[in-house]
Formats: sequence, structure tokens, C-alpha cells
Amino acid sequence: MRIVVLAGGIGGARFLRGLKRAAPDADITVIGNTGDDIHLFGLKVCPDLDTVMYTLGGGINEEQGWGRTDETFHLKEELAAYGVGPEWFGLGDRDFATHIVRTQMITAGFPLSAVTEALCDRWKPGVRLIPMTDDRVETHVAVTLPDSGADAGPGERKAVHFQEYWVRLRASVPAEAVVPVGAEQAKPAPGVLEAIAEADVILFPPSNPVVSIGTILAVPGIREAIADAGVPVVGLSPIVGDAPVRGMADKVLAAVGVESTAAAVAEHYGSGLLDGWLVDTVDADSVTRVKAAGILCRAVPLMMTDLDATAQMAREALTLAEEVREA
Ligand code: FO1
Repeated sequence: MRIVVLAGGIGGARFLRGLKRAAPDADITVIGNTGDDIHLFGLKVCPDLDTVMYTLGGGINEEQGWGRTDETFHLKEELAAYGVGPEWFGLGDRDFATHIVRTQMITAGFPLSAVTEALCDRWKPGVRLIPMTDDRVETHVAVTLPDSGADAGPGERKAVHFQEYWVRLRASVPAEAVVPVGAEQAKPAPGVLEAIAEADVILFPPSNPVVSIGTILAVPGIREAIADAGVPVVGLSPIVGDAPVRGMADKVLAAVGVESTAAAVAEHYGSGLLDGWLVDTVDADSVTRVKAAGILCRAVPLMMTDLDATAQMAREALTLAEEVREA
């Protein structure tokens, strides 16, 4: 079975671990979000690709869900001693090595997709990991920063990089708009459209529907290829009981005018894209609303508390895909 998964960071990576357990013989292609990528200290950092690669390759810091296990921060401290920041973004020494290799290869002329393949030669994630595009796409968030001055006037409206919104500001101010800068001109990376066309099933893990899956779908050609693939497309809600399981999805959902509920996220994707949707058992009463939107829906436990629970979620998604096929 050929499975294509669109993945953001932590939620996508953990789901993939369960999927690999649930379908050990499947041929899994992961299309990774690169809208979170950021250039720091002259290096290209790809948080979501790395989170998938480290999680499936056994190098992830399990507690925080991103970055390397057994990490130290000497390099960052030395840079800070020179007054070189940003200090708010936690890059560890081991992680730095990945960004140095990636940047060196890109500078030498290799596309990000080839670089990712080379990095995965070391980590052996057991899936084919492809960035959504080789082109530069950066998600920016429009915010109004509160005025901290004495004459508290209206705050400053500006666009900040997604990482600045997420990590430095901790999504503490409303996201007024979310813009995947460069997405409109981007082309799907080699292998993306082919994998979608050859898939038997396409899965949306419980990743952020706006800044993770939404950004991947914003690359021209990807949404259309999924909609036209003619195979079941099944998603798992990242919202459980009206709140994101992890992260701050509610903040960016508000920016696109979508309420923070499992049913609203399914409607946001729409029946033109999505065939099946899993909601958590606590959201069982939203099944009727999702079905009314033309999307097959089941309520099952959706908390990725451990590998067994996550593998069971993946099995439920594959079962729902079969039901879609038979419907
Ligand atoms: N998340 C944080 O909350 N704080 C950090 O300092 C931080 C650094 C970081 C460095 C490398 C990396 O691959 C991921 C990192 N993340 C950090 C996670 C990242 O900001 C987001 O969780 C994802 O971009 C959203 O998927």
C-alpha cells in the first residue's frame, strides 16, 4: 500500500511513528511543510523536516518534541557572548550540524529535496521525506504588538516570521493574517505530484490545518493533485474538545476565520478535498455536522499518549479510508 502523508512538525511526526507501526509494510511518502523554515546565523533551518527526520530516526528530544536528544548549547552561548542572536530560538550544537550540512549543500547548488534525501541517509526514517517545494516559502503572521511606551497609543502593526510569532511571542497576540510568502510562485518539489498520483490513500495527520497542512496545500498544484487523485483522503482532527491538542492552532485558525472545533476544521478543508475525518470521542456530537458537509466521519480516541494509542489512530484512519473506498 502506498500512503502519502502531509506533515507539519511534532503532531505529524508522532502520527507517522504510529502509522509505521500500524502499517509496517506500507510505502510511506511524507510531504513536509517548509513554511516554518527560517534563516538564522547564515544557516537554513527546516524545523518541520527535521522534526520528522529526528522523530522517525530516533534522534528527537522526546520531551519537547523538536530538536536533538542529549543536546548542548555551547555554540548558541558563544554567539550570544558576541551579542549575536536571536537568543529566543533554541538551536543546539548537534542540531547546528544538520543546518551546516544543509546550508553547505544548498550553497553548492543542491535543491532542498536532494539535501533532505542526503540527510535522511543518516537518519533512515523509514519513509520517503520530501519537502513540499524546493523554492523558498516563509510563513509570516500579521500582528499588532502592544505599545509598551508611556503614552500607550495604538500598537505597531507588522508582519513577523512564523517562528517569531510562535516561539518569541508564544502566540500571545492575535494572528490577524497568516501569509505563506512565496507559496504562489513555488513549484512542488520533484516527486511530490508523482507520489500523490500513485498513492492508494492520502492522510492529513493531526497537524496544524493553517500553518502546516494549509501551507503545503498553498503550493500551486498540490491541492489540485490531491483533489483529483481519486483515492481516499482522510484526516485526523488536531482539535479535541474545542482546543488544540498541542500548540496554538486556535490562534491561527481565528486568523482565517475558522472556529476552533473539529467540525469546523473538516468544513475548512471541505468535501472537495477531504473524504473522511476522524474526531475524538469527546467530539462525537460533531459527527453529524461533518457528515452533513459530505465527509464520512467517525469518533475515536485521538490522543497520541503513546505509540500503541497512536498506531490505533492510524489503523482507524486506514479503516475509514477503506469505508470511503467502498461507499
Ligand atoms: N520551538 C520552541 O518552542 N522554542 C524553540 O526555541 C524552538 C527551536 C527550534 C529549533 C529547531 C527546530 O527544528 C525546531 C524548534 N522549535 C522550537 C520548534 C518549532 O518552532 C515549531 O514547533 C515548529 O516550527 C512548528 O511545527
